[in-house]
Formats: sequence, C-alpha cells, structure tokens
Amino acid sequence: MKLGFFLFSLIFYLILEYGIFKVEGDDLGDEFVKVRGVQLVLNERPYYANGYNAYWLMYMASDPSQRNKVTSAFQVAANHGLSIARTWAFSDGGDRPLQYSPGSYNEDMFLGLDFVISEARRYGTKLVLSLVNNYDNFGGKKQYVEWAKSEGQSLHSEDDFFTNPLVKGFYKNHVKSVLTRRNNFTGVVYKDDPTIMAWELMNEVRCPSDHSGNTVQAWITEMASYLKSIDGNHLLEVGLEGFYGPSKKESNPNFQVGTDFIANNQIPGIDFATVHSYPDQWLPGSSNEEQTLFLVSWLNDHIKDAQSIQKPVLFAEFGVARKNMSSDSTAIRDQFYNLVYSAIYSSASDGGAATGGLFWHLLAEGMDAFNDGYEVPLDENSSTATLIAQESQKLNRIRMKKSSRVKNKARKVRN
Ligand SMILES: *[C@@H]1O[C@H](CO)[C@@H](O)[C@H](O)[C@H]1NC(C)=O
Ligand SMILES: *[C@@H]1O[C@H](CO)[C@@H](O)[C@H](O)[C@H]1NC(C)=O
Ligand SMILES: CC(=O)N[C@H]1CO[C@H](CO)[C@@H](O)[C@@H]1O
Repeated sequence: MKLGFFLFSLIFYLILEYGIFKVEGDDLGDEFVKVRGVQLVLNERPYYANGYNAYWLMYMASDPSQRNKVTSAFQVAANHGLSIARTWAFSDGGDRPLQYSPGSYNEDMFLGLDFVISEARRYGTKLVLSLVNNYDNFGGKKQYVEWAKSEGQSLHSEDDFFTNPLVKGFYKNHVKSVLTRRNNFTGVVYKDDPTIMAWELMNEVRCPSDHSGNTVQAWITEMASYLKSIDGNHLLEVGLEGFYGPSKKESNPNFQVGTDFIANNQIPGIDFATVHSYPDQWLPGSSNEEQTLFLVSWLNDHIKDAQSIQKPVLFAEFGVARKNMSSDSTAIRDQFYNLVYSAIYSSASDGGAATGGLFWHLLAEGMDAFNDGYEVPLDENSSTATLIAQESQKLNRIRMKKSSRVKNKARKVRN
C-alpha cells in the first residue's frame, strides 16, 4: 500500500517535471479569447480558463534581479497544465507605485508589467489584468479619493470613488494609460495583445454605502462603455465576488456589499461573470461542515444564474487558509479544491456556463515572506498540486474532444 503510493507519487512527480500536462500543440497565444454563448473560445475551440492568481507579478518583475521568479512561476504553472494567470495592473501611490500621482507613471514598474506580459506569451499563458483595487493594498479606491481631496474636492467616503467626476476621470485616465501602453519587450500595444484574455474593472468591487446596487450598476455601465470604446478586442469582467443584490440576498453570507451579481453582469460590455469563494472568511466561527455546505450552494447558485443570464462564469478566486501545516489542514484544503473543481468540470462537460477556476494563490520559490496561509506551492508534489494538474487534464480532454468533433465536421463538409 505504502510502496504503491510512493510509486504513484514518484511517477506523478516525474510527469509534472517533464510537463506532460502542457496543453499540447495548442498555439494558445495565437488569438483573442472570445465568448460564444456561455463558453469561452480560442482558435475556434472551447477554452477553459484553469489557472491561478499571482498578484505580485508586476511588483517582482519591476526589479530585474527578481524577474526569474516570474519566469519560474509561469513555468511551474504551465507544467501543471495551467493556462491563465490573474494579476494586478495597478499600484497607486505608496511604496513603489505604478501610478505615483494621477496620470504619472513609473517607467520601471511599467517595464515590469511589460515583462510579465511578454513572459506569459512565451509560456502560452493568458492573463486577466485588474485595473484598480477596492481595498487600500496597492492604493485602491481610497488613494483615488485622497488624490481628489488634495485637489480640493470635498469628499467624505471611499465610496465617492464611484460617483465623483474628478475621481472617475482619474480612473478613466488609468484605464487609457494601461490599454494604450506599448510593451517595450514585444513592441505590441496592450490593447492589441492577445496574451491578455480580459480586463477587470476592479478587484472585488464593493460599495457598502449603497446596498441597492444602483451606485455600482451606474459605475460599471459608464466604465465598461468607456473601456470598450478604446479596446474592442478584449473581454471585460467586473471583478465581482458574486454577492447578490436585494432580490436574492438570502444566498449571500450574512452581509451585503452593494453589488448585484445578476444585474451587474447583464450590463452590455460585460462579457463574463466572476465569482470569488472564501467561506472561511465570510462565515467566521462556523464549522468546516457549515462552510462546506455554503460553498456547494454558492458554486451551484452562480453556475445556474450565469446560465440563466447566458454569460460564462469564471471562479476567479477561491481558497482556504491553512492554519497550520498539519495533514488535517491539507485535507481540508484538498476537499475544498475538489468541490470547486468538480462543480466546474461537471458544468463544463455538459457545455454549461462554468469556464474555469483560478485558485488564490501562487507564489514562487524564495517568496516565503508573502505567505498568508492561502499559498499553494506547486513546485512540491503536494496532494493539492496533484488535484490542480488533474483538473487541467480533465478540462483539456473536453477541449480536445469538442475540437476533434468540430474538426471532423469540417472534414466532412470538405469531402
Ligand atoms: C523600448 O524603450 C526604448 C527607450 O525608450 C526605446 O528606444 C525602444 O524603441 C523601445 N522598444 C520597443 C520594442 O518598444
Ligand atoms: C491544524 O488545523 C486543522 C484544520 O484547521 C485543525 O483541525 C487541527 O486541530 C490543527 N492542528 C493543530 C496542532 O493546531
Ligand atoms: C520530490 C518530492 O517532493 N517527493 C515527495 C512526493 O510525495 C511523496 C509522498 O507524499 C513524498 O514521500 C516524496 O518525498
């Protein structure tokens, strides 16, 4: 039994090392990812966005001596069949900012982001780039409001971010600056670069001062239309965690954040929906069983709702903190990953709206200072890394099956 497990692990380890799970012969970098019905498509085949979050990519790459961490993260992820990363295209004010004051940018940070995009392309990895933070890490809506205050606006709340005309102008200017940036490594303007799968308006949009959802609805409508006026190539998503508005608040944990998963995602210009899943943070003090039950309905509700509004849904962040390194803690994390991955796979294999999952989060070797309990070290052959690679493989099998069907049809037509 033990020897069997050891051999299994060893073989698995070798497979990972040699990258058998890489999406074979699949020129992933070629085209823009598009939406067709409730599915994503790439090069005329269904595309499943199985990947990870790595918020730190630009930050590390802005220091040329740290760029090897970005490269090794893309490499180990690709060896687990992961084809997409979500990361920050913002860092506003504070320490080592991208945007140090409205409309003014540090070139070394932009070069870092250039490197990330050019390296992603080398590894056949697509990117989701988020444009501002809800929280004050890396600046966020609070920094934007501070900037407007220092220009004489009388503002009282971070939520003025969504309504103040000067702040909205600052944000639009950031959108334009990023989208029209010419990558110094590739020479390609970001808005023309198919390495980027999607833009995200804001990481975890929240407007706690207006539970009706109207403030956020108006902001998304205006910003989606502005972004699409600059960039008609890329997909766009809001950055929502999936909290429901007043009409379905019983499906939320015990709080509301001023977003409406259904109405917000129906806005024209929003190409697909997103969901985050953190039952350990949202239901503090409840048992693992209660959190598991919540997770299962959270997954199913959102897949059903995405289906009914006819938009693909990406589980753009999910994770569970490990409180210690015991095997109990690992088993809880694996059970959590299993539930998320099974829900996605079961929908995807039926042609449903679930399009993939991005776990929170991937770090590179030598980044222990960034550990927060949610990190998954892919470079060790942990049971979680095994689950992640298996999900890539299963989703890729659907992609290949569907595409061979498409090819067979094409052949028949030609004959
Ligand atoms: C990169 O930046 C340098 C300095 O501004 C410039 O001379 C060069 O043309 C740029 N390369 C690309 C590919 O944009
Ligand atoms: C470690 O974490 C697990 C799961 O959260 C818990 O059941 C276990 O009691 C913890 N062990 C120690 C030694 O703290
Ligand atoms: C290289 C490596 O990390 N090998 C480990 C893989 O997993 C087995 C079982 O958990 C360990 O015994 C190996 O040391």
